[in-house]
Amino acid sequence: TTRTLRDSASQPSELKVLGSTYATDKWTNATSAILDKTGRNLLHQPSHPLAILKELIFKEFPTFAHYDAITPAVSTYNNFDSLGFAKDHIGRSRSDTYYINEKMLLRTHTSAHQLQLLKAGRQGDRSLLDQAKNSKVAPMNERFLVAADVYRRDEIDASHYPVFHQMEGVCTFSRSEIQSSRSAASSPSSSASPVAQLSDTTVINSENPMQPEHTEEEVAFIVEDMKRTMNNMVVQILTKAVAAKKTAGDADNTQTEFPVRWIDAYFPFTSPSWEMEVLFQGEWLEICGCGVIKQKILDDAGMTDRVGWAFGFGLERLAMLLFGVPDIRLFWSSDPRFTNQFAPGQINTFRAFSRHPPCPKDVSFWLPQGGEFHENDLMDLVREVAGDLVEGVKLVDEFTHPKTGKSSRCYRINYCSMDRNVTHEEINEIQDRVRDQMVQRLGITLR
Ligand code: FA5
Ligand code: MG
Repeated sequence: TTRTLRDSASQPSELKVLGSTYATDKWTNATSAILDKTGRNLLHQPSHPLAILKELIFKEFPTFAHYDAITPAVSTYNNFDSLGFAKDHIGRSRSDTYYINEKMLLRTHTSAHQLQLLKAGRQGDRSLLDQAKNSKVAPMNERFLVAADVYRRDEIDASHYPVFHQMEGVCTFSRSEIQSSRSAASSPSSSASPVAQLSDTTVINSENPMQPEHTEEEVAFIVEDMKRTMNNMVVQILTKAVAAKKTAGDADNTQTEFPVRWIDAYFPFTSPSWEMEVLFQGEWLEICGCGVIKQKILDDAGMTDRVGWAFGFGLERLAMLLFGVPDIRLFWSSDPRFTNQFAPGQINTFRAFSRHPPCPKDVSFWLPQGGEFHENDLMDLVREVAGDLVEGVKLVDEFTHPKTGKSSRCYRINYCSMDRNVTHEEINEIQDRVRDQMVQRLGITLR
């Protein structure tokens, strides 16, 4: 039994997603708060940690087509049916998914674009192919990445949020390519990379079977390539993160090894399937799902001659590892104390700040004439009077009067509690005491 979220009387007859208008119906449950998120475009803000991570991953896959601007409004068909989701699959329910109407929804995963992009490649559909940032690199979409915002009616905690970001990876191989790499590997003179043995972590059992369309050799080749590719990517990225943490001298973040494990999983669109988990701060964190693409999808795309693998990474999970961001909600913060910590192409270790609103107060004064003024005396004084309510003290202005030769400075004292909201009244009182003490102890003249 699905509960209606809004009564039909209050529901608008149409709604807009990124400039396109859709009729609503009894399936509609996308709230305006969620629809507002479709315009935030975190992946397109070059100094946002999610965008930095996206670019890092794109760089690891130079031969793949890169997509990062596909609209989140997708058809129910693309999100579910094309991937073989059963008609009664729990993921389709209105309690799990944000519907625009019965036929359209906010994508719940980047896998929604698998069939569509494979097909576009086979059919040469420029309207989709040209959306790739590097459309010349893999013009047939035989290998591609899709980074995008995805939407789910999910629990909310430190690692879950109703909007998050995923990176889909799809890689296909021609069956004859696999055949010839096999015979190359079996020739004793060849140094070509050998076809993998299914490793003992890769137990393919009846719950997680290979597909009858595939040979054991094909599955071994695909799975080996997939796991190696994903491992390399994660190792590359975590190594960068560790280097950044070392530079930052971060004593709280000394983890230097990130063990990975593969857990048997089930997805309607891959078989066999796994989840990749990374050990982070003592906990196994699920960062992606992956597997051998269901042959039906490739067949539907007109790629009967090819086989392949796919993965879907949660970008927030990786970004939390990479940048040391402790809470998924921070990615949505427009607080400059968050956004100013990151720069394009750089991995900085996040420095925690209070989530309570800051209360900045400026103090302007003339330096003592003939006397000395040391900034650190001011710092100590502020710390003494205001204690931990002060987050920072910063010089914001400085000048010397051309006639009198007197020098003026203005400091901004940023008041902010770690655990509660502060009132202007209490801060004004503290600021008055700071100003008082400055006159008495530093010999300055307030302006
Ligand atoms: C999927 O979404 C599949 N489409 C992944 C896939 C792709 C499988 C291709 C096979 C082939 P899943 O629901 O497990 O699977 O999500 C994938 C990743 O997204 C998770 O491992 C996790 O890192 C991240 N994720 C899932 N839910 C949330 C959430 N609420 N908040 C943040 N990250 C999430
Ligand atoms: Mg999962």
